[in-house]
Amino acid sequence: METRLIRFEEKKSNLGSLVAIQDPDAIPFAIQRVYYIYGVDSETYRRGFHAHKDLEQVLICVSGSVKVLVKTPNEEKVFHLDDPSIGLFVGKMLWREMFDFTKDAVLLVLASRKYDEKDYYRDYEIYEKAYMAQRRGK
Ligand code: T46
Repeated sequence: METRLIRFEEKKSNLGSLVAIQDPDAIPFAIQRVYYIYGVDSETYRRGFHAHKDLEQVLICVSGSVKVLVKTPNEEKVFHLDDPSIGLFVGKMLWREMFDFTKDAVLLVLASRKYDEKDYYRDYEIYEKAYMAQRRGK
């Protein structure tokens, strides 16, 4: 699966820590959009339930913690994001679900494209068929 953790350099001092993302190699795409998710007020809610045709993203939990399930019809992985100096790269055509948000969780997302609802697969069966067709085409 095209997913991996990226560690950002932290500038630490007795005043606290700072992470700057400016090195073009730090993120494997040009950033077109930034958004963040917060105030998920119960650890029982799950968000996501979709895959993207072309969008690539890096998810950074800058406060609190959240779990992210990334899956294809063939495999799945769960990442526990609880460190603002770690980003989770999620490539194209991967189903994702975010869950177990802590009350203070803020999930910052860097995205390779502008928002486009047509880029989403929000139905798992349709996604699964498209994924398998793409695999057969390779
Ligand atoms: C993803 C995960 C990690 C916009 O108007 N602009 C935007 O840039 C985004 C991301 C969303 N929206 C609207 C669309 C919906 O009406 O905001 C509403 C909530 O979006 P959604 O239900 O897609 O949120 P999540 O948390 O399920 O998914 C989001 C991203 O959509 C998705 O790309 O990978 O975060």
